[in-house]
Amino acid sequence: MRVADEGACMTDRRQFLRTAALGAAAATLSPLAEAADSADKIATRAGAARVASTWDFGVAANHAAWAILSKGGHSLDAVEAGARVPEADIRNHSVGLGGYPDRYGHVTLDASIMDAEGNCGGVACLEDIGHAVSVARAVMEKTPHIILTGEGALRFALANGFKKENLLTPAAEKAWREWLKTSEYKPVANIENQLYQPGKDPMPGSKDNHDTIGMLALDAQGNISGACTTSGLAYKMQGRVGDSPVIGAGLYVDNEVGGATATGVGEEVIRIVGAHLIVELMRQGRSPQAACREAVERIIKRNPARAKEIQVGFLALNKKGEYGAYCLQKGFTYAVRNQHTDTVIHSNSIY
Ligand code: SD4
Repeated sequence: MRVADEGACMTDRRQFLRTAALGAAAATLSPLAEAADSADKIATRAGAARVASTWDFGVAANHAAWAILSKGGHSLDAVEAGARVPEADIRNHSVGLGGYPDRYGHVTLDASIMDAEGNCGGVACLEDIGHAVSVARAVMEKTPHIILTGEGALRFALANGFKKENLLTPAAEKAWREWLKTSEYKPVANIENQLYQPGKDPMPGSKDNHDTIGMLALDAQGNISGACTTSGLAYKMQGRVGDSPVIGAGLYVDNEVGGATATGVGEEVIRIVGAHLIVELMRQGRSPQAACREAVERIIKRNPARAKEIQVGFLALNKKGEYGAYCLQKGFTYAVRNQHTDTVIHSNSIY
């Protein structure tokens, strides 16, 4: 794995396009793909499959997703499998098991998932079930609804075979008890994100309190899906719901255009309906990075003083397989995996 900057992302993109062009003669296209336009043709080649995830811990998630994508699997299965990795990682204090609790010591999870057909599902304030993304998928596939919350989400999960577990690990409880001494509730910007090192706690101490994983995958059939899962802001108010389970805010996919996802202070993302905004900007012709930048600028325009103090990062992937990101503060990274690369990229930032 290597760490690159946005320039490397462009290089990879050029390399990808070159490889796609060279491989065109050899590629086997389905009858459906032959009828598609040229952008779709790029996306239908097996080599076009790719996955992008927020933050450096997205590397491990991408590996799980890639195991599915590289065999021609569906992007929906890929993002679910990928998102389950940090959900199960007790060293990750912002997603799933081991996540920091709310101010009363309850770990409550928010998650969403969306596929290429526009199907979507989410859970908010879910307790005692670590794989919130899989419950979100079950909401999408087994109910006529989009979001289930709190007790109702738990009841639904248990009725669908999910097992209860205590999500508050000793390390998270220790950090929470430490926090209780001051009880200062001030969501801080994650400006100095640590690089993920397998076997080491990716977030030593308890400062980093907002690191949602948002994942976007394009499969060999040209279908995009996305997932987003988090324990939300550490020591949040009871019942607080962030952007991650809100379709259009923390996650949005339109298979004609692409997908986008968000990390950071969810209130600001909801205010601008960030992920949907980015997809619509891409529809108008912006590159993923330019669309993410415009969404970040929208946050600044709403409240310039607040924007200086918080972190929000956006990640987008378009139908052609191009990806890009933008954030408010330095320090947001994202992980990309495809046939040619397995890398972490430092996002450009406004500040
Ligand atoms: C939230 N957006 O609950 C989430 C938190 C987050 O990186 O992104 N952490 O507001």
